[in-house]
Amino acid sequence: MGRMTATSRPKRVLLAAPRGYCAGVDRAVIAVEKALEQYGAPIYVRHEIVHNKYVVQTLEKKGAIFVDQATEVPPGNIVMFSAHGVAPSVHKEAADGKLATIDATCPLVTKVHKEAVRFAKEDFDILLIGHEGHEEVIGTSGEAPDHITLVDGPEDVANVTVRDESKVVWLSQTTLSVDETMETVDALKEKFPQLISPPSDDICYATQNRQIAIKELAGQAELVIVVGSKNSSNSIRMVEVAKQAGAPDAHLVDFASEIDEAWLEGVTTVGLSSGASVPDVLVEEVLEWLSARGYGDVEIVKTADESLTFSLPKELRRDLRAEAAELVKE
Ligand code: 0K2
Ligand code: SF4
Repeated sequence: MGRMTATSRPKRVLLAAPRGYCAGVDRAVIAVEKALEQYGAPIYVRHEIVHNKYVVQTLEKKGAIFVDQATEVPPGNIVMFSAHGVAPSVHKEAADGKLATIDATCPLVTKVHKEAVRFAKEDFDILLIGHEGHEEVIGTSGEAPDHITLVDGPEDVANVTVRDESKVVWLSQTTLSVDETMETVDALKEKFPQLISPPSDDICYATQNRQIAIKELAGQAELVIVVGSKNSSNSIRMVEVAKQAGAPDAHLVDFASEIDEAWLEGVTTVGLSSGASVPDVLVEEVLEWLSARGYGDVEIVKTADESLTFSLPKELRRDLRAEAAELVKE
């Protein structure tokens, strides 16, 4: 019997589990839908509720209006804050602008905000590992701007200075690469041996689980496709992690229509996953696209079970239209 060649092996897809929506995204997207149902359009949303093109377009069709700043919203309206969190100054802008607010910040982001506030109160220098300009980092930094220094990866460590080397703690954005963050922490510890670690993981369970699953399939796939938007930190990290874990080729796509047929050349096994802000309908479309090209055999690569859910923002239990109308009367 001759050995099987790459061409005679059946084409297949390794589908990562867990993938897609995390508990914080699910809560945030449902919160916008519920707000539209209960209060009617328009519901203003400051920043993309989650970093996903399809989600934003779908909610826009239902009456959500996305704005960059709360100051753009006309007084007497309802504004929602995105899953990535906001600085206290944004709450103030909304109050000054006579807006009723719904806060869809993920509770796991709020946890990092609280850590920042606590360490700042104790007068620690806080080294926040994260990507410059990312919405979550802007929000967390805004909790204690005088105490927080951003560290954007291992190569940034050389520039970091602190007031007192015996009172330094590191915190992080929730959606980073676990491995790269550990590299940054190691470099920081070398520079500041007394550096304290956060009381619990700041990189959230969903980010970690999606990276573990993609690592598992990356070594067996010649091509990895991650469904997610180009501004989604956790989705971008998954592409990087797949390449670091041995996938010869990996791409981020918003929609099946963005896949280039040329990527499939010589490919027997395609690895497929999606970021934490991606509805599974988009993954299903990619599966159909692949199936139409001979990749109909789908194997699930499961590395964890997820069951976490969060309750909806408590503001949804109030009559926010009436409250917003009262604000403009004052
Ligand atoms: O990964 P990102 O922080 O860029 O954000 P999304 O793609 O919207 O994913 C949800 C995470 C939101 C907060 O952690
Ligand atoms: Fe929350 Fe993590 Fe999801 Fe961000 S990725 S919304 S921190 S569960």
